[in-house]
Amino acid sequence: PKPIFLKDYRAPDYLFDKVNLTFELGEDYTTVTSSILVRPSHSGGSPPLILDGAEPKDLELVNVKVNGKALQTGDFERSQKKLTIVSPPAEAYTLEIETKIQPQNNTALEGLYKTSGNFCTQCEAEGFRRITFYQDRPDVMARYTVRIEGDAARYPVLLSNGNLAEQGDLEGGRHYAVWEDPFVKPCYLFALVAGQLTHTEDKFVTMSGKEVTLRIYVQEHNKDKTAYAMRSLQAAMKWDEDTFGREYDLDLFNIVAVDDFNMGAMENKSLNIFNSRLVLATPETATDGDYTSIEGVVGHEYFHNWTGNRVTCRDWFQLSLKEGLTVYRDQEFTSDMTSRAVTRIGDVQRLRMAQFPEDAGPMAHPVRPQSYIKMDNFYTLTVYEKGAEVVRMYETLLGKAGFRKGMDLYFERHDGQAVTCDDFLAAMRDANGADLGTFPLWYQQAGTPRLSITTHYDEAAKTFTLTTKQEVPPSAGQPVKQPMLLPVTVGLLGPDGADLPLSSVNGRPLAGPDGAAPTSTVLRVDQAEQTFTFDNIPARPVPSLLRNFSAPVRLTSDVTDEQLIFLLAHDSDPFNRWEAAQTLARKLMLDLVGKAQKGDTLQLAPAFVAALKDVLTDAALDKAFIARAISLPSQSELADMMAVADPDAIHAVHKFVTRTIAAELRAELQHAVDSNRTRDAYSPDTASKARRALKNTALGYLASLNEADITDMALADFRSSTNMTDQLAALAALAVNPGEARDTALAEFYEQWKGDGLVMNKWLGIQAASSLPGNVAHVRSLLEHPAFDMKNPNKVYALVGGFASAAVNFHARDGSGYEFLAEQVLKLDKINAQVASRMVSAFTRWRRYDDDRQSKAKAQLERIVRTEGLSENVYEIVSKSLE
Ligand code: DPP
Ligand code: ZN
Repeated sequence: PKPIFLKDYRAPDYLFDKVNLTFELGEDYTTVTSSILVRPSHSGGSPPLILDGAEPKDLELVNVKVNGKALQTGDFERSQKKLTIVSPPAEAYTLEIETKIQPQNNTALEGLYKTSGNFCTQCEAEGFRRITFYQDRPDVMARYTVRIEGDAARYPVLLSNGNLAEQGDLEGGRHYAVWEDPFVKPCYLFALVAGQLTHTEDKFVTMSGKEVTLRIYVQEHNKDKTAYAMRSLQAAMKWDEDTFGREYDLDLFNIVAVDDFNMGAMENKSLNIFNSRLVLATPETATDGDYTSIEGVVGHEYFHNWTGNRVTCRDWFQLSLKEGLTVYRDQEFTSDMTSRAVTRIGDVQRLRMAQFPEDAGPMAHPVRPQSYIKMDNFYTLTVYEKGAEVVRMYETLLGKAGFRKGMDLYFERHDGQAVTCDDFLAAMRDANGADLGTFPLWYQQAGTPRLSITTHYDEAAKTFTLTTKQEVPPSAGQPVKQPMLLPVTVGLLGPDGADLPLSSVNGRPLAGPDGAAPTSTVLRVDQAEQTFTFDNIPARPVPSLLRNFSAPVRLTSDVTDEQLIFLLAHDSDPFNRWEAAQTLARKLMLDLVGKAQKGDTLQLAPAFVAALKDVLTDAALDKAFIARAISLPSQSELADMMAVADPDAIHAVHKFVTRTIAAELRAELQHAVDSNRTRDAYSPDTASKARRALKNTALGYLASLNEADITDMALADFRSSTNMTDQLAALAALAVNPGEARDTALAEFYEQWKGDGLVMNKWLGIQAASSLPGNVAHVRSLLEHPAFDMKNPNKVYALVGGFASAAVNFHARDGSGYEFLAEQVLKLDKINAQVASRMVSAFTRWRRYDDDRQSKAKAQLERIVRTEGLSENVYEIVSKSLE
């Protein structure tokens, strides 16, 4: 397989102005007729027109016509994955292509496929080429008309993008519908759905008074589960008007929920297709986390209508142009709908847990990658989450109003175009007349910058100086890096814990929006080493560094443990209060890991436990914040910070610290459980979610004690809970300890929910991610369980992905975890390469472990890479891991 490079980008020789697609849906095969108005993009002759396609077994070519005349052998070439029109006309012409496909046999779930008996599509990134031959690239934008014909009884609902133009009956019990999309779009935004679906309907009146019909299509048995997704859609539409002045542009917006879907959801123009887990919710079946995800992802896909669809990407290297920006937008939406501080904490936690390791591993790539073998492999945390951090840094540097100006200019300049990350940067810069310095490096350099800050207080001069040093670690293909522009938001706390006014830095006066000295300021850190001196600081302050995580860096500083405890108690920046507890916990736990490795007795610093107790019992604090603040850093985060990761020692320490906190704060934790239990009907509002978050976090701590009365309480809670959030939390608590209660609860849960596939994924997930010793055998047995299905991505993510997330078992000394994963990857690769590739990614960090584990993991990677007929998807991840 050969990589594709950004530097080789060339504009297409041919533009497609108009596309007419006809689908004749069938049980044995589906015929697709594509009629394209082709226009040469320049006057320099007429080079061959090369169209992307799939292998003959996946895409059968029936005929090709130019201006109505069938082409003869020699006029076109059908190679393994392409169709070339050898010498096309030099003027505009109509190209007609007829193909046959078998959606019913398409287990890759890209292109046109069947799910629960219905037809549906997934074309991003390069699935459209499995439907018909096309210039499958985002800078080819056309207007589409789509005619769908199918059996009226089997496929009563026929949907595509845009407006319904026509529908009617045909002979032989068939019927048809014609959809017209007035907006130009790249083919990755094409969608088709046909089948037996029911829908719920509501409306939204836009800011200019236009009424939009909103429909959510689901299978009949799910009809009562769409209310929250509908509400989320309406909230998102309103939010985008209020926040960015963006109005919806058609009279109809459809969402379809399907059970078999590789991704979370897809923003096809006016016909969003969703993984059903991100649409369907009732209090009994969905957790608070599910509700939050539904709101966020419904928002995300809706926001793409402007950031992705109206303005799209020139090429796939620019993916973060739409994804980083749209993640930023959905994060802001969630912040405004729920709690800003808690949302930020969750977002940073995910970044640190998953993106930082990616950025330090063999798949490290810039937010704008420079090459890929398979684009599907680059729908990464780096492109999405780090990309969102990059967008957030514009906001931090330019201010909220400046950022909005940049967005307005971006839409004004580029509506209807396919553009690049440079265009976005130019809009931000030009709208503000800003000097963005070396900011473009964020799109070019991979790796997480390391920022270290040392501080000095000069008692006599009353100055406080920060010395910053930054370094970007080398990554594959990028041995040497330049210092980057890091916006570092800083505040200084006085002895009473209040923010000190910051009157000047490096002799430059500072003024807040009201002219007074601000209590927080953004330092522009862009050199390898710099100093920043604050004047008029009356007493030695405690610095609050990198407030709100203003840049995605690994920060180290000389802030002491005592100062961290002080920050946890007083910082006006709630993110940094949480961060203070996390920083302290990471330090203490890594220190304990060292002790555990030497076999020393472990002891937890009493000051840390006391600080957690203060947070836990502070009635003035948001309960969701408390739940986050008392939660320990994840095991993977700790592993990521060690020179040689030791999953056994980390697990032992995690368990020890959890138990110690539970034992010492037992009364307070029990109170948190008791006082936050309620008999009220479930509501997914922020305050109710916060109460459950605190109760269930406390329950998790208590469960670690493995005592009979706690187990009894958890089992009683499990049986009496009336919503999935509480039921699942109780099940998770019971599942921590082996024994009868665990087995009973798992069995009862299964009996109660075996008819609900989405809930069964939770049941699989809890068992798969268990840290009980030797769990691999149990997970193997679950592969055979009726609740599992290798063809369904959600089930694979729950069982195989869940297993790989439990470090102690995945990295088991005997190599059984590695062997298990390799086996499943090879099985999956034949079914669905995208899913296989996601699963194999658990191996990428293999070099972070000891020699023995390395050799076992390497053997499995070699076994995979040697396998004949391996997909490009898996090949790319594995070969890069072995480099
Ligand atoms: N479905 C993916 C997303 O919305 C790809 N566009 O992020
Ligand atoms: Zn997206």
